[in-house]
Amino acid sequence: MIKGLVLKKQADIFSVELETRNVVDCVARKILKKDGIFVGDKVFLDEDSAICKLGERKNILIRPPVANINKMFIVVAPVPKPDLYTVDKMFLFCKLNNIEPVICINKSDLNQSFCEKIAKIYEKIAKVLIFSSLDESVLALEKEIKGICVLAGQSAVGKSSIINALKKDNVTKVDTFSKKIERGKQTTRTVQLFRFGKNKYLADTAGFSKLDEKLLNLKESEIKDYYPEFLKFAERCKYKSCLHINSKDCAVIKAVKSGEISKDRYQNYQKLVETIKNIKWF
Ligand SMILES: Nc1nc2c(ncn2[C@@H]2O[C@H](COP(=O)(O)OP(=O)(O)OP(=O)(O)O)[C@@H](O)[C@H]2O)c(=O)[nH]1
Ligand SMILES: [Mg+2]
Ligand SMILES: [Zn+2]
Repeated sequence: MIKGLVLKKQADIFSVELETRNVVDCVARKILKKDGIFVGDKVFLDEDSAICKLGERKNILIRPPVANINKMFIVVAPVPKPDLYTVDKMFLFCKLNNIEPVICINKSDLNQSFCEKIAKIYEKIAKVLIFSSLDESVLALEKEIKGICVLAGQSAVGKSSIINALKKDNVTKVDTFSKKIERGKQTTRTVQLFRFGKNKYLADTAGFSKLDEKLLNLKESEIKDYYPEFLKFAERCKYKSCLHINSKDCAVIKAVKSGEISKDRYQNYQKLVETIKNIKWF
């Protein structure tokens, strides 16, 4: 059997990169549900070049639909206005799924000081890159590509522009923010892996405005464990089970007040706990 990697999926056809680096278009054998094969999946082909078996999976993301993700580049920009609540949920999602989050602040040409302000919020807990897809600073992202990586973030932050800049070509479609609003949808509609070298792939994905809290599949009491900056303070909370919401003797709340923990991150944490508390699961 020949081994390959699914780069793209369009209708019932999968583009599969073989170890020879040739890319072939394949169908899947009926025993495999075609909805169960994702971009990023390792697959095996039979003598007719049809996918007959799936390889092992490290993880899987439903939105965007990609398997075996190593890193997620969470892209924000001065425009459109960042929704940090969603950024924090994506960050948490990465931690839950064994994906390394990298915060990428694009369009630094528009407002450098705004970008630096966002960077301050995240630099203690993740790698942060500031760049513009309009100049060479975008190469900082290319250096970080390792394994299967995805670009994620709101529509119009510049995900497709980043791919085009790195590929020095228009390999994926870009639209202005106003055009996107006019058409009422994101420009990028499909997922595709672009190759950047041996075992280096980057996927452009459709922008999304929200991440459904249900997808996190967490209880309200578990959320705090995925905020790495809380951990060293949490040891000093009076109660072991402290949720860091309203206890008087909460070391995390004290650290927020003293500026050791970002207020933005904390406020979005409160919002997430409250939202998850009110979810009706059935
Ligand atoms: N000033 C400036 N504009 C940028 C930069 N990067 C992208 N843009 C512009 O931002 C707009 C949106 O870019 P896209 O690349 O289509 O955004 P996207 O994130 O792929 O959007 P979706 O596919 O809808 O999710 C376009 O008008 C780009 O020209 C940048 O670094 N600086
Ligand atoms: Mg796009
Ligand atoms: Zn506490």
